[in-house]
Amino acid sequence: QGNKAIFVLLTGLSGSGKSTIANALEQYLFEKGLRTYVLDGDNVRKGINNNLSFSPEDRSENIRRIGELGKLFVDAGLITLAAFIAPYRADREAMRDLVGAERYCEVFVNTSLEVCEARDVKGLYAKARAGEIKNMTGVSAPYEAPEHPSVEVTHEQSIAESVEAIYNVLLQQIKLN
Ligand code: GGZ
Repeated sequence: QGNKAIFVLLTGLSGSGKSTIANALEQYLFEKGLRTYVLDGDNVRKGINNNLSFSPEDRSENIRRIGELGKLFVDAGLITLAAFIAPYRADREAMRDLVGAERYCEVFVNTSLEVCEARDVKGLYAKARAGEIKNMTGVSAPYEAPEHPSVEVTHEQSIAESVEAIYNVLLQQIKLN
């Protein structure tokens, strides 16, 4: 037994599949009887962080607050899955230090810009190329790729394979069984 709570950051470009993988992982963990919560743009940027833009300063503040939220959710005993671009290495490190390294798992959803842009689910990349959106990650704003993620997944893997890979790392980190 023991405390199975952990904070899982899924970081990657817009359209990389972070939320899709987080939701599939949540389903997988649920089937194993584990309590989870997904934090993503839909429930955080539209709520507690609805005063934040995509400027570098506001992105840092976005990630800082998500770390604080994550810390509370982990305190509450939940496996917390956070799907955010989190483009700055320093912000991710601060988040890890806040939550505690032993309770922090970093998943790099390493889908290339080319693939994300080809998908362009929300049409944001096209708008960014047309100059209608400033500060678009990968186009006109930086993404500092993780150098030592806990686990890395790519678009060549299926969602199920990605979920499996992340679960195996979580197993080791918090001894789920
Ligand atoms: C990147 C943007 C931007 C800009 C709006 N750059 O694919 P989506 O739509 O659903 O996910 C993206 C989301 C990114 O929010 P995060 O809170 O994860 O970003 S960060 O961690 O950098 O603070 C995208 C949408 O917001 N979006 N404008 N300029 N993504």
